[in-house]
Amino acid sequence: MKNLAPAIFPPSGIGDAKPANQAVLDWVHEIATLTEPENIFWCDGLDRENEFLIAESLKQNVLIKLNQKKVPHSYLHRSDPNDVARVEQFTFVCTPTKKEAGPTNNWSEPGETYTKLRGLLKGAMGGRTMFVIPYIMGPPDSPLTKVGFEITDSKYVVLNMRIMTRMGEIAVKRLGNDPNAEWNRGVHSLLDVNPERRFICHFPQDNTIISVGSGYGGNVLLSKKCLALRIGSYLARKQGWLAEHMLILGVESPEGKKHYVAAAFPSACGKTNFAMLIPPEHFKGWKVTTVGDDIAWMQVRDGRLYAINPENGYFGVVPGTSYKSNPNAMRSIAHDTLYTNVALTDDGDVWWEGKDGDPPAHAIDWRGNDWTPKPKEKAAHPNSRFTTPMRNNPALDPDVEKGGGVPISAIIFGGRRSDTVPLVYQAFDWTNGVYLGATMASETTAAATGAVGKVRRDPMAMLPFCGYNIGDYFQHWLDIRKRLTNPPHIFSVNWFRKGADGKFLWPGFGENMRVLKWIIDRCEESGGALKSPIGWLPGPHDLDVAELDIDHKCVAELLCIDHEEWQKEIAEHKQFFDSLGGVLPEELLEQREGLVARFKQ
Ligand code: GTP
Ligand code: SPV
Ligand code: MN
Repeated sequence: MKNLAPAIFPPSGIGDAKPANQAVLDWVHEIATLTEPENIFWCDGLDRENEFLIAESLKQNVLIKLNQKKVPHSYLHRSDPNDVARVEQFTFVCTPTKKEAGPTNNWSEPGETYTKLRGLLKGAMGGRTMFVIPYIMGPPDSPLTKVGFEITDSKYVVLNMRIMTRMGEIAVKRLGNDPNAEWNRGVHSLLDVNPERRFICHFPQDNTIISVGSGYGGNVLLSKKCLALRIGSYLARKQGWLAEHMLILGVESPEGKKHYVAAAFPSACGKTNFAMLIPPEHFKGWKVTTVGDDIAWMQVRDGRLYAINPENGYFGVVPGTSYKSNPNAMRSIAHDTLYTNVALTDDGDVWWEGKDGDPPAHAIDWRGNDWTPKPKEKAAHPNSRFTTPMRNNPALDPDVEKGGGVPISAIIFGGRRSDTVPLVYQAFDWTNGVYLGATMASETTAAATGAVGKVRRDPMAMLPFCGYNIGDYFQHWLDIRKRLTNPPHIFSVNWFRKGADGKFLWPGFGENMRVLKWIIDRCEESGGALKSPIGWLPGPHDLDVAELDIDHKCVAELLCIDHEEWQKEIAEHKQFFDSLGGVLPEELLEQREGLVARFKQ
């Protein structure tokens, strides 16, 4: 086995933040006995430790130093070229029965899987350092907040987890000494970064995650997709809340009236961008603030849905990010940021496709090779990412730390669809909205390995992230309604519809404010709409397109419902439902029948 990085021995006072809880100590002992590391590094997440780990990472070429005048306190990491995205085909939900994992998850039997993984982990950290990362997901004073421990042999993981979570003492304190307290066990080892030995396995019943063979993003930052979504959704169902792949934003009118909305778009379909939206000139006085850009945990209180962002940072898509498309993201990543798989310019700056200005005449591409601008070869990987603390975001919502969360007025589901799905429409009610979410589809992106641009059903943007049977998940969504006296209104959006020329019909980004404004108007019962078979659509004058350079024909095309396309779409809803192995709420079948009937009216 390749020796990926030798053990590091920190000076005293660093790397010895050992918690007292016996259950954690026993587990760490068990994993250390199995993986045989040279030493154990108990992470505290403090500045001194971080500086030490950055210095070691630079020495071992895990990080590349950037020009500190151009991007202060920022570094570049190149992952293995075979390891640049989530791997859905190697992601498993290991419930006692296959049915619990459901038809949309890869399943493997827990006992056999533990045995296989133990085999792979045996001696895997020999000669190297094992890091133990204590962290919490959620604001410190939230009842939804969860404690996790991640064991890893990757410094890149430690450095990223420090940005993405609240790490160190805060978690140790929250866990306390109760050996029966609820906490997530995460084990990660790079092994030899071989796709043939790459498995991301979840054991929901044990609140345990084991990830091997990868060093990239969602595969290894176990707080994120693994805990906050897959294990999170399992716990959420059991405990009566929702764990969703959603951004959360605040939108405030010039009069000071504020709403919060949560929006589920699949990976690389616009959550970060929407969460950081800056309203165009025409909406002077309107303000959008970010609570979260990727994950929402939501609970019912006093008949309303309240959301928290469990994360502490953003792991965002880099390509396409510019001062034109997303100025708040550009400001956020101007300092104290880790870059993964972007290009390095000759003056030590970072570059990617879609960044402002001309491409550099020469750069080192994401693979570490010389690069000059020419078509086809990308300098940055399409799934290159930034990791940046949410504190860097100039538009951070003031209530982001509020443990009770923010009240949600609207839930939006959105996919990347070049046809069929209009720019925006509103579901008739909650159940109809659950149907809308359950049947949504999107073109696949570079966020996961495999084909890009293939339309697939991605219910609630949770296809890769639901930690249990998707039919039961739909039922959970329907059941939540029973506890809501003031349910959020549910909408669908599609920024990605294309015209006959193959170009996007809608300008997107900041201009999405126009759609958001209609959504807010509908929540306030002041916005006009026309009834269509699929839901409420804005009429010709309901969507504010004043001062927008767009052809009125494009607006009409964006809002049109092509009956032929929808017949095909509805047939695909049926196919999808039929593929779910009989676990599907009756109410959703009825919704489908209603949709078919409305098209016949
Ligand atoms: P994950 O982090 O993978 O969950 O993705 P995300 O949903 O946060 O996606 P993100 O906002 O990073 O956007 C992904 C890609 O979509 C980027 O290349 C954006 O430039 C592009 N994009 C985002 N919003 C819009 C939009 O309104 N219109 C168009 N045309 N593209 C957009
Ligand atoms: C996604 O793929 O939805 C992401 C990036 O947000 S990762 O953390 O790699 O899953
Ligand atoms: Mn995501």
